Amino acid sequence: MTMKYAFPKEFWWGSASSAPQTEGENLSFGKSATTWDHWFEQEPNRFHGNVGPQQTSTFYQHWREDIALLKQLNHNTFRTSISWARLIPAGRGEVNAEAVTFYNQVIDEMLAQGVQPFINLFHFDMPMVMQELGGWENRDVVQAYGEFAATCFDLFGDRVKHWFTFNEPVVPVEGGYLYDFHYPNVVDFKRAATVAYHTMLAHALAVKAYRERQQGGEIGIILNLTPSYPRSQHPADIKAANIADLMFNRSFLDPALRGEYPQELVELLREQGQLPDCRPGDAELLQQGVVDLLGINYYQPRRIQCRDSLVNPESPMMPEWFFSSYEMPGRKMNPHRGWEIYEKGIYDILTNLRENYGNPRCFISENGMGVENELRFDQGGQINDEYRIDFVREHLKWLHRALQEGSGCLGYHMWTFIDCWSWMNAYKNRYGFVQLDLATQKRTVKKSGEWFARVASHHGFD
Ligand code: BGP
Repeated sequence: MTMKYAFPKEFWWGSASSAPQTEGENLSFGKSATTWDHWFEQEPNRFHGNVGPQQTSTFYQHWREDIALLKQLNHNTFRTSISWARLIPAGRGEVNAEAVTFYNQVIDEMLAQGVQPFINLFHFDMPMVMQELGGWENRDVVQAYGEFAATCFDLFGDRVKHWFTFNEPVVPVEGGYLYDFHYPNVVDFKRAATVAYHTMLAHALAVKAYRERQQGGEIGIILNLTPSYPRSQHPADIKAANIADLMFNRSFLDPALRGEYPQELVELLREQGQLPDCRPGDAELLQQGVVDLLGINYYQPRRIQCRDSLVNPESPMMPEWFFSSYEMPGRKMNPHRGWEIYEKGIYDILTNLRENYGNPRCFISENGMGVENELRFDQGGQINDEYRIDFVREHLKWLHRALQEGSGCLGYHMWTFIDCWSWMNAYKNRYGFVQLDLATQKRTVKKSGEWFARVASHHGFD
């Protein structure tokens, strides 16, 4: 009997996590501090419940049991990241042997359990020694990242066949240089543009290093794509939504898939005097950064209207000089995270990629729902998270429709596997298929985890 929502047999079913959010043991086993450790030391009050990056979910100790759980939940793929600060504590140069042993064990165990490792190289976790040199504002750090990436390929590329250079590279730009939710808490558009630009140069360096090695795998990038929907068809709203799309989506999507920036974005930044320093050779390098595979993180749409007030000429330039966000009446919300839930967005993203970007190899690399105080839903020792099952099912229905229309989407990964530490929100909202008891570190599969395991083994659902 065929299922109503049948997916290809080779479809990737899995979930995603990251080193800084799960490993724990932040300042031990040779690991140096990241910007998160430093910021937490300076301003612990900025983190929910004063819980910092050192209290993450002990994957460093429990990797073997955690990988057994991956298998139990019928994952055929799983993404995590390699911590630059753990592998190369000084940022450049000497490799930490304990880190090599750790990552080798993780990769080998995943493969032994039939779970393909998807490995990302940067998940918001700049080593503090590199930030002290200026982080992504400094081209030496771009070079250092290229060396780190090459080291990872040399050490692990014989077994890892799916690599990613960055997770959501726009987020450190927004958080660190515009909106004050990542270190170094700068508010400066031109510096933000420089960080964005240098990140893509670093990405291209890593792609180039990977291709030079001919290891028979593929390399991509993971972007959080937020479709921009105008409030109305009024030309002013459409223009505003287009600028938001250029700044938040196409600023990374176009270089990743076309090897160049959209001319409209370049013109806008030039008019505003915000263009970063572009040097000879950059354009050629960027062209080499066109990816084999695109990861798409999708959580929420971006609804936009034109501004209806003048900009204070003394305020620092912000993307919002050119548009305002629009709260659509009747929108469905996840109140815990404050994000709109709009399942069709996943279909719109995949359709846009198919129609305008040559239908690249891609997959949904994150989608998920953070919920506060999930213990409310405990039934006989298990979290009965029906809301999460609904969330995933409704998104998968739209993904299925996109596949029927010819999308090149190859898989679906959930954020996340085991409840993990979420930056400034720490453990406020839980996202996992598996509940984490913070006091005991005990892992208990939620209802959604069981549901997902069935979907993965049946290649779909009714
Ligand atoms: C993505 C990140 C993840 C994860 C997730 C949930 O942006 O790639 O690292 O944290 O969002 O968001 P948050 O933790 O902010 O609730």
